[in-house]
Amino acid sequence: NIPKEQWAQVVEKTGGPVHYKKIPVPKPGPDEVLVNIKYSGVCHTDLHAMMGDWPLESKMPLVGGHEGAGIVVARGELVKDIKIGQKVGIKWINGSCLACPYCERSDEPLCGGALLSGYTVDGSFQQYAIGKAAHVARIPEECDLEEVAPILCAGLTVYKGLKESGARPGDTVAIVGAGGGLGSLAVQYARAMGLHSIAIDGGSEKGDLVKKLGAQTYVDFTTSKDLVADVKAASSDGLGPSAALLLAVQEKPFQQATQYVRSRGVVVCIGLPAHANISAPVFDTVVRMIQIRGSYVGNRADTSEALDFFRRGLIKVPYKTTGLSKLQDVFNLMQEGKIAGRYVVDTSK
Ligand code: 8ID
Ligand code: ZN
Ligand code: ZN
Repeated sequence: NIPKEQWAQVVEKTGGPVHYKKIPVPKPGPDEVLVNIKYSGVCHTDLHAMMGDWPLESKMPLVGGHEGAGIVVARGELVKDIKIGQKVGIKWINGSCLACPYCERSDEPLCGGALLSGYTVDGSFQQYAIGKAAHVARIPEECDLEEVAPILCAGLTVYKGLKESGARPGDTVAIVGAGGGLGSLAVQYARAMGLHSIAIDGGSEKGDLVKKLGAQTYVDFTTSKDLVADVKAASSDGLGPSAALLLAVQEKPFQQATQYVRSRGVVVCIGLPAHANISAPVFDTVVRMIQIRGSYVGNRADTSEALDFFRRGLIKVPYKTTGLSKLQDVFNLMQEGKIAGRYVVDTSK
């Protein structure tokens, strides 16, 4: 009962828009599964992909989406450990070679042969998507597919970023872009990991949201007269946060973070604004022992761990649901920075 055709949102040229139309249902290869996607989160990465923001070629035409939660409906002959009917997730890393020096050490996102869902292979903005069996996220059966979808990229990425930050329980981290999709989950992972957080974003709606989700303080970048001073002052001893998680889609906050983290502070770059650079004064970086690092999604173990935080009820995704057919409207809101939390699309509508 797998149909021959399905509804999908297709990017036909760089710059968009997406086209809602019927396309063929793909067939899984020997090491792949076919997933009936029920819900997909909409990540800002999907908008970057459509707009061609990055120095990385994507396939075209392209079905975007990489927070796809669904049920396995078919599997290739080599797939033994996944059952038909099992809940799985299509995440950004769709597959990797599993043999290179990076894969050998479970650094699959660094694999030169990694397949990227909704970028180099079609993703979850369709009713039936393909994933390499080794890489699809194993979603615990008790999890609701609509609520769990944003964990597959946003949750995983911020959880990994917090680990990469080296922050220890009791430390304070700045979450920059805290009211967005990644940020609203970062505030909660931080709390669950025993960290204090200083949330930074713009406007009162996002401020209310992040305080409700557990941020100790909110700094509004649209009204703060001296953001660096305000963030430092928001840490309990006034020396600044131990780490900053940069999730914003603007260059400026990347420069500010190196100034407000405390000495030995770690600046973790996660957001991917187009054509952005990060620079810091060498003197200050040396004598204050500042670290600047990148963090890119997470590996399969990080995925399982991030899902387990959700399963235990520690993470409540603040989401709104709309039909897959309305994806362009979601992109328009996202471009204007008007989404507090995450949008999830229902592939049946
Ligand atoms: O693996 C990775 N590194 C990874 C994984 C997933 C997503 C990276 N990303 C990237 C996306 O491609 C995107 O560039 O992380 C970024 C954030 O994704 P998102 O959370 O899905 O975007 P959003 O929901 O639009 O949230 C962005 C927030 O940043 C705020 C906005 O108000 C919004 O709430 N923001 C901006 I734009 N400028 C800000 C500033 N100067 C700011 N917040 C604080 N200060
Ligand atoms: Zn994403
Ligand atoms: Zn590899």
